[in-house]
Amino acid sequence: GIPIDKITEACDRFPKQQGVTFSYGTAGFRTKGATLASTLLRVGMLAVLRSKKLDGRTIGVMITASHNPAEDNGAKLIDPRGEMLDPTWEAYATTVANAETASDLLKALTQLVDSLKIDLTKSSSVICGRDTRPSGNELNDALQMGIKAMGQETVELVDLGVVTTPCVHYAVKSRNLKGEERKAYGEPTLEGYLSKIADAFNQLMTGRQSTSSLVIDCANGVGFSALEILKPMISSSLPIELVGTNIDDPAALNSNCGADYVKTGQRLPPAMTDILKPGQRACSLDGDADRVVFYYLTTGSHNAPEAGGQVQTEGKFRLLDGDKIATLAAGYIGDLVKQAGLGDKLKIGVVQTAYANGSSTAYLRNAGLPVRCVPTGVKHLHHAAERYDIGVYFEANGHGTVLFSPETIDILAQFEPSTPAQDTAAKQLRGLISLINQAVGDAISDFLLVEVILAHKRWGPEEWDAGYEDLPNRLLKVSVADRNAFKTEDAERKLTSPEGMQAELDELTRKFEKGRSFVRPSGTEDCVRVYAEASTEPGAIQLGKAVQDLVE
Ligand code: NG1
Ligand code: ZN
Repeated sequence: GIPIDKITEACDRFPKQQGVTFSYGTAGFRTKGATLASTLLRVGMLAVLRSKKLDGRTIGVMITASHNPAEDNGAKLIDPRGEMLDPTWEAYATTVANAETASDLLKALTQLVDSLKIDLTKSSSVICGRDTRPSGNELNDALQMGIKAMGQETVELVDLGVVTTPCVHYAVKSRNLKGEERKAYGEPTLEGYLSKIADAFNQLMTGRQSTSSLVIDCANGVGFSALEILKPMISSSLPIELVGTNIDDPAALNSNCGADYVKTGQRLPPAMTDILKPGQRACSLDGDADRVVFYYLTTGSHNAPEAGGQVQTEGKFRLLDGDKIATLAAGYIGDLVKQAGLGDKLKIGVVQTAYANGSSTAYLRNAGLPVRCVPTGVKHLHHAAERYDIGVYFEANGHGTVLFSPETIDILAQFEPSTPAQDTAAKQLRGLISLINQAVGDAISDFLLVEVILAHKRWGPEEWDAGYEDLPNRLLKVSVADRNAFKTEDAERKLTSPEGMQAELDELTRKFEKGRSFVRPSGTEDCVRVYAEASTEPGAIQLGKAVQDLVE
């Protein structure tokens, strides 16, 4: 049976706050850090059970609240191949987290062990990591107590310390490989991870060294610690300049900086103001370094169809978001596949959500690339992308990666080129497989991918940006009495409830040229989100406002 005394003792040490309900959502558990210790204790116990259920394979736990304020925190479980937790276990996580007393918890755990026929004598293995948040230390103590209480002498526990989210995903995947396979993939540590992607990057940049530097906003978070290690590893290929490096002041995390600040406000982080020169590339990571957006200041004129052609500007802020990264990556990889002569064999597809700018979708379709729209949340995108030989997925906010199917990896490994050009293209593709995190989107691996592509195309940010012009858009957060009253279909693009609201929304949208709008309940915050897009800036604002009024 389960170790009753140990669990009871641990429960007394980290009691659950009465009356608080926790729920394992799109991003795992997420709320104020101060309320989460009892949850982390239970997450630890659950991780051990999941590992035992899977024959002792390693499970991961990351403690982070990503782009949210410093006082928030959260936790998510990571499955053996480095992917998000199996959805059926999300429900178990919620149940266990809400067990009020030690006896409730014992009951919930026993039920799980019985119904899933978990053999408790099996060994188990858990890897954990946390971001820079001050509450991370206590939550990590609670997590480890949970792991040890449940695992006893049969648990192997590796604490990676303060690391990025993608590093934990990578380490879980690596740990579950054996011998030669692990050697080829990379060692399950932060240094192992960074040296793997640095080697791939330097290889891909051979002969294409970047002369100008990339300025990176680390959101005053854990990305800075990782980039300090990476910086010397890649300095001969790419000089980087770091801002947003204040990880000692907890209040600075994600404050006036970071990917979310830049994307939602469509503005430069203040720390960049005196540093970034027109035409220079810059990017912002979020608090746990799993998402990235690029931007730059214009050097002269830029194309603005909404204003009737070329507009003279200098120093105007221009955002290059997840959609721009997806189009850049899909276009480049598509060209490589053709150059390798594999165009008939390997099919590329792009996965987006409803938040993708309409111009990006039109651009991809025009380029002949299949595009699929799925509900918000990385797990949906990841799943859909796995169905292509090469699946490119990005949320507009910068979460994303490129997946190469196992068959694609085999085809490229065994590929026998007929020409030097084919050889070069295939080598390039193999290099990208090592550079790109296949388990989960990673800000660091993603910005290196962008740099490789720009260097090969000999493009600056303005050439990249010229592909298409974003439609003006607004994303609004609206408080409502009950967000669960809002139900959607068609990948969240249509409301089925409240009744009649979709018809009204359609009528509003029709009034605007290129008008598009949708409403959905947030999976991470207590609000509904309104997205509106139109051919002009005032149009997007007006449509957004009208839909907000309809929803409120
Ligand atoms: P919600 O709160 O469900 O809109 C937000 C982001 C998602 C995703 C998750 C997880 C938007 C509009 N929504 O989800 O894309 O990143 O957080 O972190 O950006
Ligand atoms: Zn994040």
